Amino acid sequence: MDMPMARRIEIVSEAAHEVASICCYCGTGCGVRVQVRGGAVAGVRGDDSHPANRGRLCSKGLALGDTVRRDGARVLSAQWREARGEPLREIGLTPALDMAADRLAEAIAKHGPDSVGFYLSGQLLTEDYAVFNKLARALAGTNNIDTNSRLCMSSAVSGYKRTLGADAPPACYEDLELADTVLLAGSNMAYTHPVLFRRLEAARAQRPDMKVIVADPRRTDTAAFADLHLPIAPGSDVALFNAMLHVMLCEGLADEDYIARHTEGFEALRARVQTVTPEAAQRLCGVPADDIVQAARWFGQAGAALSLYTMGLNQSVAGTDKNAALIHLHLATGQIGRPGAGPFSLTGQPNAMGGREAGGMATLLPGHRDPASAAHRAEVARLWGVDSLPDVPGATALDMFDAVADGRIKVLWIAATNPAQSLPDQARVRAALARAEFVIVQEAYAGTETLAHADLVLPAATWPEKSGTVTNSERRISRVRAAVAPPGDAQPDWRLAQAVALRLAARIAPHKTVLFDYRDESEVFAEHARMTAGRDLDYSALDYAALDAGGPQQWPYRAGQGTPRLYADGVFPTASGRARFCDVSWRPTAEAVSEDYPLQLTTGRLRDHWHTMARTSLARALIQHVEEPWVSLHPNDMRRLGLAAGDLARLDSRRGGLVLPVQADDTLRPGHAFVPMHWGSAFMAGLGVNALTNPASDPVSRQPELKFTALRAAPAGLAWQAAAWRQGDAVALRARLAPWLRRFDYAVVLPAGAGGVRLRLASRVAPDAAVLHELADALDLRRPEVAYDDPARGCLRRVAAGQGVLRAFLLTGDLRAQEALLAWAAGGEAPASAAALLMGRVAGAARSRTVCVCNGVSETAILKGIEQGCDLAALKDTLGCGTGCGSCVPEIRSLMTRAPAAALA
Ligand SMILES: Nc1nc2c(c(=O)[nH]1)N[C@H]1C(S)=C(S)[C@@H](COP(=O)(O)OP(=O)(O)OC[C@H]3O[C@@H](n4cnc5c(=O)[nH]c(N)nc54)[C@H](O)[C@@H]3O)O[C@H]1N2
Ligand SMILES: Nc1nc2c(c(=O)[nH]1)N[C@H]1C(S)=C(S)[C@@H](COP(=O)(O)OP(=O)(O)OC[C@H]3O[C@@H](n4cnc5c(=O)[nH]c(N)nc54)[C@H](O)[C@@H]3O)O[C@H]1N2
Ligand code: SF4
Ligand SMILES: [Mo]
Repeated sequence: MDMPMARRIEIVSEAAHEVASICCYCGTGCGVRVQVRGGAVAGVRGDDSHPANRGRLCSKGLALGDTVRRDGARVLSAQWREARGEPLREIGLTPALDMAADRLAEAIAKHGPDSVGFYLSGQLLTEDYAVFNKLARALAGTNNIDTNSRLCMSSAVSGYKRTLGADAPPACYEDLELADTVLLAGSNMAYTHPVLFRRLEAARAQRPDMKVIVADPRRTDTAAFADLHLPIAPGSDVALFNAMLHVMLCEGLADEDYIARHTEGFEALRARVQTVTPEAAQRLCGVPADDIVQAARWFGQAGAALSLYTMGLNQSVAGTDKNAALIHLHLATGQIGRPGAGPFSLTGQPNAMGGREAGGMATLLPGHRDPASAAHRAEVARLWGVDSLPDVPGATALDMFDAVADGRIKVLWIAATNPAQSLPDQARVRAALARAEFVIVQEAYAGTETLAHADLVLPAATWPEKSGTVTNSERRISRVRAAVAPPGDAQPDWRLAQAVALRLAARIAPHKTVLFDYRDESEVFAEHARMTAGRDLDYSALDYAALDAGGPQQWPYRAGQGTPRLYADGVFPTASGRARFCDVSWRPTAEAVSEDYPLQLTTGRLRDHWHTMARTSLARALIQHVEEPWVSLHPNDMRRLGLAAGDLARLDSRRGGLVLPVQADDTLRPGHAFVPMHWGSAFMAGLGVNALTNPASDPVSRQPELKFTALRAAPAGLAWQAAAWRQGDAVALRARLAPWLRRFDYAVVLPAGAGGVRLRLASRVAPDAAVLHELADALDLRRPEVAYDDPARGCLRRVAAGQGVLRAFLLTGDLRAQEALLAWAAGGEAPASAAALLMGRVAGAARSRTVCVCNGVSETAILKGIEQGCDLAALKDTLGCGTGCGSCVPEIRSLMTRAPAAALA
């Protein structure tokens, strides 16, 4: 029995192995090797053999191992709420699955099939979509199945279909290395597709003549890398692209031969853009006419021109037109179907592409088919082995929530998305969730905004517990492999869908039970792949065995071979075989600024956070870059509004309001504002950034205009403030302290970069002494080692520490000691006298933001290095920053060109 230690370790390491899988974040689709030891994930590294990343990972991919949890951070069992307002209670998985089937069957029997809706996610695997899709359309009998890709890729889908005839990005990643001109439109690739950005950086270092153009209203780190930044007015891209076409036509840069042989509809557009001179476009999009001419020349004269585009184009009421207008530039110059060339829409989520292929959206059917086409419906019905498919159009994301709000949809099943944070106009979304008769939330992590509205929770397995396939931006299908077993009762999403489908079939259509007779996910994939036969994306010859043997493959996949680029022959999947020009012209944003709402707000992503942060908030390394939410404003606007950096501002749009601290940001144009999309009501008071945003959507793609909101900002006037920190498990502490979010005008409860949680609270007047003491109790600061209280003035200052280690602190009223205490919490030196610090007698050391999370290098250190004349190479040498994953290199480059911090606000 007595086993020597060394021997035991040997056994453990003998059991260690690596599983090849795919990163679960962005659509780059990087290959990862998951190191497994003793049944647990021991680490994650980049997969050298995967063509997307060749071993590289960004900061998020590298930290994946730290997000794997098997404890209370996860939804470990099914849960049920007996009545609204009651807490969720644990129940067995079997009764939960029965309950889901009962409620669906009941709604369908009483109110018809369209009284149920499925709101899914671009983060599901292809197999998950396939089973849900069959469940919705072939069994429940409704087309009410849509995904968060409606907020993401929908305009890219309609843009491709309208111009090229099929929803297929024609280029591939290798084109990053082969392009002469790269136009990035509405993409902050340095943050959002970092490994592809690394490839672009490396390509330009190899070929210094390469030109990079970035169209973005903000001077992002991506824009700072560009040879030409076009600071475009939000929403006005069509004017820019049409003017570029105008210049190309005037200067003979168009390929008239290509236009004549491979396209149709050009004459209407030619006439249209005749009047869109660079000067005319300048008035609409604010980009200097000369720069428009320069961009057109670099694009038109390039041996190969590649464009990369994402949400700055898609999330707009003109999203489809913006996509089409950009694709036009490629068609007019023949810059498509050749190495280094093409309009390349980068996908956001890891498997938004797979969802499009599997038809997991209201407006799509499997194999890029169209539910509006009777022939396509009949084909799919035949392939699935059912008589027919429903012909009533399904509700797209926002319409689905409207249908819930007005009682048409009674039962809503949400999986792998967090709409109570990510959909625009949250007041409307919350009203819908409140009105729903039954909300099923299939979720992997605990504490999300949407779980607060669930009647039934189904426990989902997640990465790295799931097995299946995903398709990345370059149409490449990769195997996702389970490395460890799911914790508790958690099950893969398709399994949960299958289990409910079998039960529902037993209740409403027993003969359809066979539709869900899958033994494992490879059978689901095989059935799905067969449905692509004869379609543009055809990968009917692909199965798991082929993927295991040959590695990831790009569709279409025929005769044992993938396809790196589409349309090399100039033949397009349209009726005539020709690509189509559309007569598009500039249209304004859905709402305009006014005297009451004078600021232009845009929203988007940060480098190290993923969406609503369920996963990224668990990794210490990822919360260090940006710890708390903020709104950034131009320093001029701050001065005008009487706001200083760090002040709390009240933001209002025509739909809702929010309080946030202000940050000075001269990468914005005056009159503009930016709020990151990540923090919602699980982390802060109020409904998060989407309390503000506009649900108005593109008429074709139905994608909402998340990139433009008319906004008002003013000092929040919250005179009383508090700050606190406590060590411990951030998830458990957040759950415990969450009620405090609802008691103040401003409040955040956040995982802290130092570990533990941080609180910041503010209100108009100081709370009662009783409330302050309750707060101190909640933080275990009832009898701290150091206290300096003046409760009559709403002032408590307390520190719990021993042996030089800080356990917790609370500061109210006077927050000056905060930074020094947080620095101590993060492992910095203890102050000589904590009491003196609390009394404000000594100043504490200021903290500095971590820019390089791989090597823990702060912004201050980097700025100091720059001041001393270091270039990028010298900074890397002396400080080590930027030598890990490289995700921080664009920011270092920006810091090198930025105005000194003192000049801001
Ligand atoms: N770190 C990180 N990476 C991610 C994600 C994440 O959450 N975190 N999410 C993934 C997902 S799902 C997606 S969809 C992608 C999104 O990737 P991106 O689209 O690159 O990211 P965003 O920050 O949403 O928006 C990009 C830029 O659009 C600009 N913009 C706003 N309005 C306009 C406009 O009218 N015209 C133009 N030309 N530009 C405009 C904004 O200033 C912003 O810099 O990122 C993926 N990668
Ligand atoms: N203001 C503003 N809003 C935006 C955007 C913006 O730019 N600005 N961008 C929009 C875009 S492009 C997108 S893609 C959306 C993203 O918005 P969401 O999809 O709502 O964001 P996520 O945080 O990724 O939500 C995924 C949820 O699935 C859970 N989960 C993780 N893995 C699994 C799994 O395997 N199974 C199940 N069942 N659950 C799992 C996670 O815990 C999380 O709660 O946000 C949109 N909203
Ligand atoms: S770029 Fe980063 S987040 Fe995206 S797939 Fe690769 S490692 Fe994951
Ligand atoms: Mo997205």
